[in-house]
Amino acid sequence: MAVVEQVEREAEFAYRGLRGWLETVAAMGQLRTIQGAGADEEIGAAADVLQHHEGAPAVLFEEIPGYEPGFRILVNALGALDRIALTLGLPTGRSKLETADAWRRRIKDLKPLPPREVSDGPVMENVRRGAEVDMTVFPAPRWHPGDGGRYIGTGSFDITRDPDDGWVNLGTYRVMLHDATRLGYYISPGKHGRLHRQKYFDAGQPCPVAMVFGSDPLLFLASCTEIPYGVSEYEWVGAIRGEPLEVIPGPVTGLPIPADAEIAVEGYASPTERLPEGPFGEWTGYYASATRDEPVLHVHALYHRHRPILLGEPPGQPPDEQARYRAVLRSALLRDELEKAGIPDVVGAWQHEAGGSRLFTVVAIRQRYPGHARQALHVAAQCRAGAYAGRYTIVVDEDIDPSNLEEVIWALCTRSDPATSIDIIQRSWSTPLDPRIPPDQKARNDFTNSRALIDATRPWEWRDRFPPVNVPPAPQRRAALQRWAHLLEPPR
Ligand SMILES: Cc1cc2nc3c(=O)[nH]c(=O)nc-3n(C[C@H](O)[C@H](O)[C@H](O)COP(=O)(O)O)c2cc1C
Ligand SMILES: [Mn+2]
Repeated sequence: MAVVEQVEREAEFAYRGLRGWLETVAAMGQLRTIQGAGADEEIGAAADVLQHHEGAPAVLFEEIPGYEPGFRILVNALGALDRIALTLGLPTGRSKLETADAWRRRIKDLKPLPPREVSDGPVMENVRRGAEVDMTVFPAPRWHPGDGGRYIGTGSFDITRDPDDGWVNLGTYRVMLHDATRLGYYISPGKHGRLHRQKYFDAGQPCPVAMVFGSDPLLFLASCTEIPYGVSEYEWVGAIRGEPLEVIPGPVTGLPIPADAEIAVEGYASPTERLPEGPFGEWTGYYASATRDEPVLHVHALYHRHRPILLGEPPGQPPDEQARYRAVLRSALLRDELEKAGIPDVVGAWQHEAGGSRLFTVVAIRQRYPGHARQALHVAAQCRAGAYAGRYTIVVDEDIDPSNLEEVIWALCTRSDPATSIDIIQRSWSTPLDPRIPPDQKARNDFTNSRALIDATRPWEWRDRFPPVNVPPAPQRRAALQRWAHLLEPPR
């Protein structure tokens, strides 16, 4: 398998903020602009088509009927590997495994860089407070036909502060429009924003929240990735960019808001108020959590740029757009966490797109001692980047490309023994969104699931006597490919 050996240069960012990102993507020829599509059905259906065609362009919808012509929605921003690499400040034109590996080296040993407070910025171009707040001016689409409402928050993030130690977290959690000033938001148990919120609610206090709908796509990617507990996504992105992000302390809550955000709100969620939220078509490919009573954010202030751009990241049946970018980011994190847990000789890891980049995890190791494979399996299934909503974790030998589904299945079919190669873990961290948790179990608020951990490596004890693989050695294969490439081209 291909491993990039050379040390990556410092990340280089070809853009600044969402507006700069759009200019760069337009210059790459990967941005289309469409006028006149409707938010009720058309934009959601278009997003579904685009995100199920890998490499399709990013599309900016404007002049949406019923809304101010300049109020826009961007979809499929990250639906191509080159745009993912651009966003991460990495070289384009690489394979997805190489991109993930470059990212892994980039995020290793980051020194958090706190944001810089500024008093003004583009997000404050339009300010509405109190009775002037109206969230229905934004063209929030009905993304999937069965959605229980319009979701303004998909490519968004919530900003919260830990009341005990001041840690500021950014997390992407879906947001539904209830009406002009109320937003319903769903956070799965165990997520950082939920842990923060629970501390306020347990003390009988309202939880201050700022939400951002449309921002620097790198900040969005950080917000929807399993960055460690206690680390602020602001500081993490600052470290990656090598310069502090500019934030404005929110006049209502004091929470830091990105100065160049497209749309931001501030307000409070009451510890007692709940309104029905959902159903929403989720990343598993199902409307899995039905309609539930969820907390409500009362918007006290709304800020937006001129001609604001809502970032739309609707989940779909995997492999979809989010499965692709999350595979790159989460696979990098997984490998990093395996190394930090002291597992030697991990040569690759992949969170497969077909499993929504969560349900099907593969780790490749160069086996060094008896028990090494099981150790890698159990850690991969339970570390932060692998634990939530997992199902199958597989370990393979180093000759298998963990990102190549066919190679993985071949290893599974030929090197594992179902009677002895599978460990089951019970009661693991899953989610109300898990379609395979039985309804009566969900009704008991039990959102745990089981995991199959499959050892698909050659058994350590007799690995030297395992039948040899019948393909030519890699250099010979590469040479043959060069020599015979003309046979693979379509006839002229
Ligand atoms: C498009 C998109 C939508 C998401 N929606 C939700 C959601 O509604 N609720 C949730 O708990 N997690 C959601 N996630 C996953 C979280 O963003 C992710 O677990 C992230 O790590 C959460 O931040 P935290 O680690 O700071 O809690 C979503 C992710 C993406 C990419
Ligand atoms: Mn976090």
